[in-house]
Amino acid sequence: MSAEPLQILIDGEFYAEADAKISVFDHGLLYGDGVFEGIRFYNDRVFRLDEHIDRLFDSAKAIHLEIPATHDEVCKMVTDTVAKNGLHDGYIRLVVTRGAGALGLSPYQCEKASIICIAATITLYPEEYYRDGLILATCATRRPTHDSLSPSVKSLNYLSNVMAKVEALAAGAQEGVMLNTEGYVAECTGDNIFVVKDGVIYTPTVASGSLNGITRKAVMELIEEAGIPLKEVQMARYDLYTADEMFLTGTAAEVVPVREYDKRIIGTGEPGPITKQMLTAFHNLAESTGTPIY
Ligand code: PXG
Repeated sequence: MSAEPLQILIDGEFYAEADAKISVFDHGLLYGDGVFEGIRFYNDRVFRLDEHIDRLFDSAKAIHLEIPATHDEVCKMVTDTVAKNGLHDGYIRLVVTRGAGALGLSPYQCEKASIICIAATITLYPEEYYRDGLILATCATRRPTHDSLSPSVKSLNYLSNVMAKVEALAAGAQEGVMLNTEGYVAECTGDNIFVVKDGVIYTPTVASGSLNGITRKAVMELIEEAGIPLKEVQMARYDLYTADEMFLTGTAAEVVPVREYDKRIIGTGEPGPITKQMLTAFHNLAESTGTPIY
């Protein structure tokens, strides 16, 4: 939260944060019925805005939620909200809830979806996470499967991720590795996973239950540009334990090294050369590209 009260966009109107409220009958609150995106902006430019909005519309389509605006209108809501708050670097939370309706599960009782956009400064992870790397632990809570709630939908139903985070913290780790119901590695609670082994970079497939991360995709492009071989594969914990290097990617975390997982030291226990290369390459990309805000 910034010193100045933020101006929050709700359904086309700006409200001071103390007055930015939605109905207690909103199905987003009652049932977690809605979708969201977390987006970063750097140097007056929104990073990969189109891709985030495409993913938002795909999530909405998958849960049969009609967003009452076009792709371009939603993009403008995002840039307008940042501009209204006079921010230059920060984090955007874009939420589309099912809207207010009658008590009861049917989404068709809700008249119209609500679009909420919050732009704020971001509290960055402590510097030592990037310098020394994170400690991870395996979580008991599994990623949901395609036959329940598709893990590709960025829904307002993040309880399994929240529970997994609780388990990781209880284990004394900073982040948790979530497996799919078959026991293969999916991702962390809010970040994608990459490992390096014998000069090749590996990341779990989306079919394994990992989110089709925007940062993941950007890093995959950087890996290709760097001429490093990359494979999307099904991965077991063994592949992580025995990796030479490991790092996570996500909008909030960007690229962050991992030094220990389930008490196994990863590689030398210090961020490796490819991890450092990707960290620098990602910062350069994020600082120099994106949709202009002003
Ligand atoms: N996995 C999951 C389950 C996520 O929700 C990522 C990976 C990384 O994807 P991106 O596209 O950011 O590279 C996410 C990302 C928040 C918040 O508070 C956002 C995420 C995760 C946790 C918290 O906005 N999203």
